[in-house]
Amino acid sequence: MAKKALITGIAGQDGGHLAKLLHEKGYEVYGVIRGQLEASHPRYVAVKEEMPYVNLVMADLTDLSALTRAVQEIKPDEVYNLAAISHVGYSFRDPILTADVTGKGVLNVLEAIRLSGLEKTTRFYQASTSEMFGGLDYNRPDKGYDEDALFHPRSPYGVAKLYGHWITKNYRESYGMHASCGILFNHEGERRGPEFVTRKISKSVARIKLGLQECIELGNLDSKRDWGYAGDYVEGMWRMLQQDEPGDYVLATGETHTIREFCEIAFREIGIEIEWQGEGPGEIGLDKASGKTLIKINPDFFRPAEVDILLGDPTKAETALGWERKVDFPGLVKLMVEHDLKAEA
Ligand code: F7E
Repeated sequence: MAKKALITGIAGQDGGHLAKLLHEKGYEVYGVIRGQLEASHPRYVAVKEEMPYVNLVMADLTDLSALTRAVQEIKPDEVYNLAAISHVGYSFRDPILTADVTGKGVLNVLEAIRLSGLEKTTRFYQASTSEMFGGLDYNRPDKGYDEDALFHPRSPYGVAKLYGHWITKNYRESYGMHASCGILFNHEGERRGPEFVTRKISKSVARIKLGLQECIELGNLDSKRDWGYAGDYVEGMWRMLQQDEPGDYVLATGETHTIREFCEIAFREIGIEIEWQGEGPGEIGLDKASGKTLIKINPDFFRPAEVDILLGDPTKAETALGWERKVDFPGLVKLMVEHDLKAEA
């Protein structure tokens, strides 16, 4: 009998990568898509067209009854909770919705499993995040955050995720659930939404090359992120649920780069060297050869509190799970720009 997996957040970046991986491994894959959608709704149709093998289930993370019904009908062997309000900047604008979905939504999924009497048989994965660390100086960013580093979230999103992290650990300790948390550092790729900085840059670079756009407007160029490829990270999620015991694991690359560096490498992919001029909000990035302004600062993209640096230490996942990544940082930028050059043409 094929194993059954239920994925919340099926329409998101990681949902797509994970569904494909589990389908290839022979799973029966079920995906939760937000409630009240008609089968003709564009989001429903898009997921169905791309992943015809996914059985779509209508439910919302804020709706315990719909989640319980889904879990009772499917009786999944594994549940992957990937759904969230996931944009850090947006979470400052809608902190209450973020708390309901990204925080309390985790409890709803755990309760749906427990109320269905499946807490001893269904394995659970929670998408925890490096945003829980917050990147403050005392918190050893030079060494890289591992599973024991201190948490100090710097956004409503990070705070909500920290609740999801701890309630998952609590259900593990209270009810003996096989419930694991993957503390994932930024993971990007061709499926990333254009509201996140890497995809915004790769898409804009492609459009500039194709003459469809003049320049990119960005916020803080100096924050540093540990960026990996999302396709590599979903393999780590699956491995966590195959262990005899549940646990928490950091997935990261162990390298950190600025937004500025991402821009430079992305433009190099289309044969442009960027030269920086000015400082602060007046800084610009020029095409060294033509002198044309290609990057400007727009303070609208600054956040009320910023995570200046994120760097992860994936040693535990590498040794205990045998997890490895295939795509390095320049490879990631190249893959994204090449994809967008084709997609935008
Ligand atoms: O920002 C800076 C921004 O929105 C990265 C989510 O998946 O990873 C992601 O969160 C950095 C920040 O991702 C723009 O200020 C500059 O310092 O791509 P981002 P994020 O906030 O790191 C973590 C691990 C998650 O869990 C989240 O769900 O880039 N930045 N200029 C900008 N960011 C955006 N979005 N847009 C700009 O124009």
